[in-house]
Amino acid sequence: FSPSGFKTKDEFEACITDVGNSGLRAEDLITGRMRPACRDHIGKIPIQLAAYSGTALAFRDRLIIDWNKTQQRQTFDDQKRIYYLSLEFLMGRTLDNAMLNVGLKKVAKEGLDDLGFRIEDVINQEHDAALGNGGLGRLAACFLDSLASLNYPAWGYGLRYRYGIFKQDIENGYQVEIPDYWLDFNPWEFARHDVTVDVQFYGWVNKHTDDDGKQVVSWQDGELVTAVAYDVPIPGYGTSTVNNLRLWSSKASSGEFDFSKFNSGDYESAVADQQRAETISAVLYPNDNLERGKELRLKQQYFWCAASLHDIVRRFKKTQRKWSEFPDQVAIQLNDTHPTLAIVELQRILIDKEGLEWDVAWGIVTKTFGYTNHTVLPEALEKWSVPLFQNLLPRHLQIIYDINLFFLQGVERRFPKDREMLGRVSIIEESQPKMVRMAYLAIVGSHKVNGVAELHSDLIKTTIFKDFVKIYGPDKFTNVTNGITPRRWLHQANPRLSELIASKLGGYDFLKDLTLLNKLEPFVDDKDFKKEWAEIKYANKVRLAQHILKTTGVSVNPKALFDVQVKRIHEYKRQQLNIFGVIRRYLTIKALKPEERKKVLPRVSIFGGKAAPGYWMAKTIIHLINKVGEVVNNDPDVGDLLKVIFIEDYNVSKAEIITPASDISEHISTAGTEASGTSNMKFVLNGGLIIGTLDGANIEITREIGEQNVFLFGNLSEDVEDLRHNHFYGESHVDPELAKVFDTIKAGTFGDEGAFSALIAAIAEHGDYYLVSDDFHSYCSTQDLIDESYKNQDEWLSKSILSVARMGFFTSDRCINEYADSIWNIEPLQVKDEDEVRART
Ligand code: TH1
Repeated sequence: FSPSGFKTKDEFEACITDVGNSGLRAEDLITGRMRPACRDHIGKIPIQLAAYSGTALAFRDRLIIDWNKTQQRQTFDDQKRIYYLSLEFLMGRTLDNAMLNVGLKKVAKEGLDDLGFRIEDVINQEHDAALGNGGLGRLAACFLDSLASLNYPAWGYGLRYRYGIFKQDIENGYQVEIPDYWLDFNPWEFARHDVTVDVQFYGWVNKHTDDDGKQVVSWQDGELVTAVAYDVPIPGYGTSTVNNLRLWSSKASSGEFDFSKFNSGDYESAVADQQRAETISAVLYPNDNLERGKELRLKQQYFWCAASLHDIVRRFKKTQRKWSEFPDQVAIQLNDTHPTLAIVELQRILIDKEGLEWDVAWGIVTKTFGYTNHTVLPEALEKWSVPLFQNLLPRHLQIIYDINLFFLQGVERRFPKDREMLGRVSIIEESQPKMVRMAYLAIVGSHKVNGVAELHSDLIKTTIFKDFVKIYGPDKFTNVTNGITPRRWLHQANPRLSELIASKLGGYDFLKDLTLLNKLEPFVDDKDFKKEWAEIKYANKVRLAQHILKTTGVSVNPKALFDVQVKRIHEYKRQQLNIFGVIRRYLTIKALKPEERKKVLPRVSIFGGKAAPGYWMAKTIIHLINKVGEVVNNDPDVGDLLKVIFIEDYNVSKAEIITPASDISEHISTAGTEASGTSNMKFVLNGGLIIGTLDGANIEITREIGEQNVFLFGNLSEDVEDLRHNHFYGESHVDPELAKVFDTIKAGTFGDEGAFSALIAAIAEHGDYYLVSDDFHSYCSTQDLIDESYKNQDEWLSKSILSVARMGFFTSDRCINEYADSIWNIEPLQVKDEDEVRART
């Protein structure tokens, strides 16, 4: 192992200069003499960055070989591929994952040790690739890991945002957003200046009849923006498959940067054109579960869909197959409705460019696409105004109208008596202005539609897509319960737990077949095993406590119960319920006599997560959490009995520290609102128990691990509608315990009470849409039960071990195999060794 990863000294030195002229000489790193030399002269950080860069490049070199091999093999074999289209890929860091997947982390550790580096410090140098908001983006990242690990021929397509999700600072208790410029040094991407696509916007549609009397449609003028491909290798675990993630970056097309303007001195306009083009891939929209209908967002979507489709079609055409074989070669999965324009774009290519008949083309399109729905929240369902569409994508709007016409004609034939049905299912909403309903378009253009957990998949069939179930029959709608990759979320995040499990199971096969975890069940009464299990949890808590001390200055006792809620801040996820519960706990402690306080179980309430910059209520929740922390953490009556922590800038790499350290985590959305949730799976897989509502994947987790191992509370999804109705028309009634909490806030205990009045009013005056008050009592008594249960450590440990043993179902490998069998119809393809590939090509 050479940490430099370079063949020559010159090459390496060039890189060091790149990294920021640390003063480190190549021979110092190679011979290990740099330690004393550098400590004196330049301090720690630049050297560690250099070590990171050297290590990353060494592993990158290895990946490139397998990457090429995999791509050659997939091209040569020419079997069906899956293309996963997602506007978000929340990848986190790559080096650690690459080392584990290649199977050389130990070697790297020893090599770095010899040179005086701690591998953790080197890993920590890497910037997260944070091209996503939350669960939807992280799911895409877990899917890529599983697709490669299971040897499926798969490509991801996304956007290469110059700015990923913002970095969150907390100043005076408020969230402050800092731009995340992450591309300074990114060894994991390869610019492919040879792979570009020109994408058209605006313009007008020309329809005319050619000499043979055939109607020809062409989209003319407007402006062109060039998409440049950046490729990212995606290594599988324990296999030589390395798949490709292709991210598109926008730049002015060569025709666009107008040199004549430039030469004639019209610099401003020339530069403005260029900047407008580059703006398309400049920034990730920071909203989770919200669509605000901004033109630039639609531009991003079309830019990415058009470039990806062009790429896929180009690859298909090289095989010289007939168009009818397209769906035998290509499956495209739409990660939510964001890529729905790909449906329209493929239809456009087939009819306008390739000259296929409408029906033939449409048959190909619908066989190709599958659509995954991730949410039922009305504010997240995408709709685009028709005038906006007309201006930006005039030809696509025509095609959408035709798709809708043929679809509605079919509906009318089948349901001649139900005139209202037509208005309800129309892809065009007859509002002012008219709107294009993207979810309906995605359903009509796909052969399968799936939800992401059982309850959610049932809900979409009975609520938002009910009419479509009547039209297409129930078989078009299916469920694929989400999963997570155990490589990152167990092996990488919790190496000691992974090692302990491997020692009992006789190796690491469970990382590829997670159901093997059930072999842990017999150890549930094994004293030594339990002791080790507890020690590992404790060590993980110590590590998190250190992080908390370093980043917040607050010292927390690792022996306390760690109660964690980390996810995007959203009213439906109900961090407000949690913090109100914390305030109640605070009041309870304050009311106790000093000797009674000795019986209280110490608890650390840990929050983390970003609020969308424009989501004022979510920001208010963050503010309240921080203000409660300031008071509680400094109250001598409370001491260690309660601490309230807000961890700044929650992201994937922080999740890797937080998840293994939790005793209890909170998944407490209003029933029926969280489609699946995936952090619930991560926490249980790391031996944490959960408190949750009967929502999303919580329900299936409960079924798998047993009701006795989950702390469930709250109203059921089937009762939500009635409860909301009663709030609206009946008398508003706030739970008495919650009313005391509100009084405390209003008394100014946590600073200016005016700052939190909207949060209280939403519940006490405006109908309590998220049922915080309805669930408060049940929530608090379940929290009390948790305190009691935790006191019996032996039983708690048994619950923890049993839960982990029964989590096999929630691997994203199972999930990907289900998609492959029931939606994509694709087979794995083992990459054989190099010689064989060469001999056959
Ligand atoms: C999330 C869902 O909220 C979550 O329940 C689910 O586990 C996850 O997707 C993966 O399936 C969603 N994130 C977004 C983000 C946007 C729009 C809709 C959703 S749904 C931007």
